[in-house]
Amino acid sequence: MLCAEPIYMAYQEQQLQEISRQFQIYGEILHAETFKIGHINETYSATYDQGGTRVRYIHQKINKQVFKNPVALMKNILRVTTHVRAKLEAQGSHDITRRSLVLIPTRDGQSYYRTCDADYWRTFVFVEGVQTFESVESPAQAFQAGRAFGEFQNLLVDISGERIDETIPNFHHTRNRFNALQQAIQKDHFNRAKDAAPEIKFALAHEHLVDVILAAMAKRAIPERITHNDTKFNNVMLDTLTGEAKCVVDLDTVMPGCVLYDFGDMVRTTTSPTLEDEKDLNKVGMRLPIFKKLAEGYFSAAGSFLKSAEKDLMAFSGKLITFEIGMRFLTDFLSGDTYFRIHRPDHNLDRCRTQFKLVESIERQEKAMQKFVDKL
Ligand code: GN1
Ligand code: MG
Repeated sequence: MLCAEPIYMAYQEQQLQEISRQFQIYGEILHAETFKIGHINETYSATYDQGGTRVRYIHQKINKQVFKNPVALMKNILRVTTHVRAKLEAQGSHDITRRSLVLIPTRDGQSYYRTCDADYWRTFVFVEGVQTFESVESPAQAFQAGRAFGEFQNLLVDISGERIDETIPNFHHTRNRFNALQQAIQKDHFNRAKDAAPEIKFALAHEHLVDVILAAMAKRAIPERITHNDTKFNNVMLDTLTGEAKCVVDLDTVMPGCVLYDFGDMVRTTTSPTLEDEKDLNKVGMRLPIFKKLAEGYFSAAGSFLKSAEKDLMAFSGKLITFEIGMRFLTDFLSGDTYFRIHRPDHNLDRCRTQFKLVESIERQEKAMQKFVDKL
C-alpha cells in the first residue's frame, strides 16, 4: 500500500505555502507531507482548512531533466483530463471527480505555475477514499487494473484535434533503449560493468525481442493510439471500501503509443507478487492466474477496439516491456544513477535483476499466457 512518508522533504511547508498561493485554492496549508511515489517527480500532499473542513490537494514539481517541455506536457494533461471528464459526464457516470484527475488552475488560469527558478508546479484534487498498492494481492485487483487502463485507452480513442505531444520522444522505442544500453556498457564510465556481468550478458542475448513491435507498427499492422505509457499497478487508485478501480494517475507520459506497451507494463507490475526492487529473486515470478484476471479485465474494456495483431502479441508484450525496463535500470546503473531516483547503493542493479528474473519466468509461461488470451 502506498503511504505518505515524511522521509525527505525538499520543500518545507512554508515554501509549499508560497507555491500553493499561486493556485485557486482557498485556505491555508495545515500540514504537508512528501509522497513517496514514483522515481521521477517530487510529490507532496497538503491539507488545507477550508471553512472548517479539511481538504487535501496534491502539489507536484515536474522533473524538468526528464520532461524537457513541461508546457507541452501540461497541455496534454489538460486535454486528456478534460476529454475524459466530458465523456464520463456524457455517459452519466457518477463520482466523476474520483474517476479522473482534476487539475486546479493557477490564479491566472494556467494549468501550471512556473517559479522564478523555472520550476514547474501543478496541483490536483486529492482523490479521497482510495488506495494504491505496490503489488497485486488478489486476482480481483489484477482484473481491476486491467479494466482501469483498458477503459482509459477506450476513453481516449476518439480524442480529436492535433496529435498529442510526445512528452518523451521514443519513450518505448525498445531498439533505442537497447542501443543506449550498449553505449553505456562500452563507456562504462563508473567501472560498474564488472558488477553487472550476468545482467549484461542476459540483455545482449535478448536483442531479438526489441524490434518485434516496432516492425509491426512500421508496417501499420499495429496502429498508433493514445496510450498511458506508465501503467504500473501503483498508478491505479482502488476504492478503499469496494476495491473497484476508480482512477488512473500519473498522466505525464500519455502520448501516442502502442496499447501493447500499456498491457506489457501491467503484466510486469501485477503478475509478480514482489516489488520492482525485490532482492530475493526466488520470490519473483509471473503468476498465471493473476495474468488471466488481468487479461480478462483489460479485455472487458479494450476488447471493443483491439485488433487481432494487437491481441496476438499480448503475452509477448509483458516480456518485452519487462525486458525494456530492466535494460533502462541497467543503463542507469552503468551511467551513475542519474535518471531513476535511488534509495540505496546498487538499487538500479537490483531493480534490473528483478526485471530479468521476471522476463525468464514469462518466457517459460508465454505459450500458456497467449493461449488464454487467444480464447478471450
Ligand atoms: C518511472 O516515476 P515513475 O515511477 O512514475 C518511469 C517509468 C518506469 C518506472 C519504473 C517518465 O515512473 O517509465 O516504468 O519509473 N517514468 C519515466 O518504476 O521515465
Ligand atoms: Mg510515472
